[in-house]
Amino acid sequence: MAPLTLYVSPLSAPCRLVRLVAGIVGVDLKIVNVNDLAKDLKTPEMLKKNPQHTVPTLDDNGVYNAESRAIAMYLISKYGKNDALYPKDVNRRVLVDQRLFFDQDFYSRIVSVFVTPKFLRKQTDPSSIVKVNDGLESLNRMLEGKQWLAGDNINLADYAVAISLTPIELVPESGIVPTKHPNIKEWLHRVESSTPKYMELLKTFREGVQELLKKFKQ
Ligand SMILES: N[C@@H](CCC(=O)N[C@@H](CS)C(=O)NCC(=O)O)C(=O)O
Repeated sequence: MAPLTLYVSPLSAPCRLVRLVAGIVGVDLKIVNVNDLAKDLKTPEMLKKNPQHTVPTLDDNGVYNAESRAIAMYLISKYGKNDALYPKDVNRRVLVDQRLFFDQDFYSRIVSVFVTPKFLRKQTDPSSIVKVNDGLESLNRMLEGKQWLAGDNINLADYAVAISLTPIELVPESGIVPTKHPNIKEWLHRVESSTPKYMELLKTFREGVQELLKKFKQ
């Protein structure tokens, strides 16, 4: 079987989630970096694979998939040696799904805070900052008295939400500080110290961001 092809953008948080899950599950990926997101994802060939023209896009030998969380669920369900990352039991899965849908919305809120000043050079709408802080308060409540976000072990929900938080580092001027919330701070520490691959990918992201910011300054 040919390796699975994953189309990515190097600094993209959703792409990082898929790469992390593939690494944990043990799936080899052929990584294709998409240079020009606005153009290269809109060719007829790519639109057939992903009509939404987004990365990550997966091509598993003709089975196409988009949306990072959906791709992660697919990889775990198809290639995982067990269901620890995404439980098969509906009574356990229900909370993981809830957190993943929370994450989908939360990440959109986060995008509107970091994309505007960094990439469009416009000021962030203050209401976007309020929405991210509201999401952080919800997250802090979800973690009250809990080690992990959705069950007794670290799983897809923890990785998805933790990765979604990382672009906030790009905009310290927003005043948003996830670790100001004690439950989030302790949980993030647990996620980071439990999974070397998570830290490896985070380090690459941070180095890439520094490079990009240098280019922007020049
Ligand atoms: N909900 C999607 C979001 C993906 C996304 O927004 N990807 C961005 C890069 S981080 C992208 O492909 N932008 C190009 C476009 O929308 O045309 C997911 O989780 O996969």
